[in-house]
Amino acid sequence: MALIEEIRDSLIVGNAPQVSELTQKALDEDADVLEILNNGLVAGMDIVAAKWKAGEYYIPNVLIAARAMKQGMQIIKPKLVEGDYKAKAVAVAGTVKGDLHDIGKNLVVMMMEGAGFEVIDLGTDVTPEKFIQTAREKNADLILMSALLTTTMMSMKDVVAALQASDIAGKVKTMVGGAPITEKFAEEIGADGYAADGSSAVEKAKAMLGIAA
Ligand code: B1M
Repeated sequence: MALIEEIRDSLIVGNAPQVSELTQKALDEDADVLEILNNGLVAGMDIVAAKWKAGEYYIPNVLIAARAMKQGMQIIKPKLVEGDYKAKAVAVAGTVKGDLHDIGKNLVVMMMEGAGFEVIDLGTDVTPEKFIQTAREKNADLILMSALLTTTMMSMKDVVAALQASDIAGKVKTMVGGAPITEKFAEEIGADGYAADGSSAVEKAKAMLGIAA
């Protein structure tokens, strides 16, 4: 079996040590880092998600798969972020209030860092106040919000509203993303941008801030 498929399958069963070992091996063998990410780690997590939806997996299965995913991501991170280290702009990132999903947000953060952005990652369950306060303190250009639950996505609207009512309104742009988020939703809540995945988040951020590709 090809190495990338072995990474995917080890992630599905939540074997974190094996995911780490195989991911390192793939890098050592000069496999393309985006192939490891998309066809190995993300593909594995997609299957975990499908199994959970189908009732074949329970939360502990998902948690151990998520842990394996994070370990794999840690190994590819230096490769993903290598290259252009010059900070093009400053972004504050987080998963919104009430939401603890961080795998997608972490991916977006890595891709942004890889593209030269300085990213202050506030983690999960981030309140609107914390987003605004940090953006002000760090003189940020962009706030990146992630949400995975239909029950938490409205918190993005609260962040946009808090920003608009603040002294840094007009200085900081907002971008939203996550599985339930759409372009239409982004427009409805007044966010400046939406992206479906990490690569498009980078492209969108550059376009929004007028940074040459
Ligand atoms: Co959760 N969960 N979960 N979960 N979980 C979902 C989201 C769900 C769709 C599963 C399902 O039922 N089919 C469902 C939400 C239903 C809904 O709201 N409509 C759900 C639920 C219900 C829950 C709980 C409520 C379950 C419970 O307790 N009863 C609970 C909520 C906890 C909370 O947050 N308060 C819960 C808990 C968990 C775990 C802790 C077990 C675990 C999270 C572990 C972790 O993140 N550290 C977990 C997981 C892993 C999932 C699924 C299976 C996978 C999510 C994931 O990591 N995907 C998920 C099912 C699914 O999504 N189909 C599910 C891989 C990741 C790479 O993709 O995060 O979509 P994603 O990120 C993508 C894009 O969306 C985008 O780029 C990323 C890369 O391509 N993106 C952005 C993300 N953020 C972006 C920001 C941007 C731009 C793009 O710009 C700023």
